[in-house]
Amino acid sequence: MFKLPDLPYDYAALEPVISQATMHLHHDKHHKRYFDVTNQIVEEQGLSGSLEDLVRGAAGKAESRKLFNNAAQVWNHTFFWVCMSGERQAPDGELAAAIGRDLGGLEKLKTDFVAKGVGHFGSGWVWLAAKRDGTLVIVDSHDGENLLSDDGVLPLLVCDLWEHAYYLDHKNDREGFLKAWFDALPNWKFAGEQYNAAKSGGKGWQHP
Ligand code: MN3
Repeated sequence: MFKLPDLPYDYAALEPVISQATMHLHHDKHHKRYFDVTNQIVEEQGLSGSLEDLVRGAAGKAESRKLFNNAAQVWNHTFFWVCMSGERQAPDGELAAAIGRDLGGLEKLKTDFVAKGVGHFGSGWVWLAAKRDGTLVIVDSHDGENLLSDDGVLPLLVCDLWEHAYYLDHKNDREGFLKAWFDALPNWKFAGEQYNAAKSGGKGWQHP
């Protein structure tokens, strides 16, 4: 059984970009619901293994769609919480160098990351990820889909594009949300650790 982890910071830590009201709804209701449904299916079907194994095992199988959607959303949200910090940061070290080399610098990364998120139709996620050779890419995914089934790439950061992530605070202004998010909230220290894992063939962050 998987247990909803506490946020790694206070519910108000991400204000004003994300209010504590949004964080309570998002973590205590949406995220918890994904845990509840996942655990119910795990129990009914007698499944075992890590959350990563469950998500990979269910990916692409029509009969496992409900398990995939919920288990992937459990993983995506716990990862999303870790990808943010109430302390404004900047990338450094090898990650900063790679951002300059592959993505044209931090401002260009922001422009392209925001554009990818704004251009995404409907619900989903926008990711900064690293290929195993260290090349950085910006990708989007639909609904609960994530990068777990692709061994060639490791996520460094993600932002939630579902309306529940920003509607209370930014209404329909997804672009405004993404710009404010990118300026204030990325946990670049964590992204740098993920980047080092990607380059060294490591697994990176695993769900607790
Ligand atoms: Mn969400």
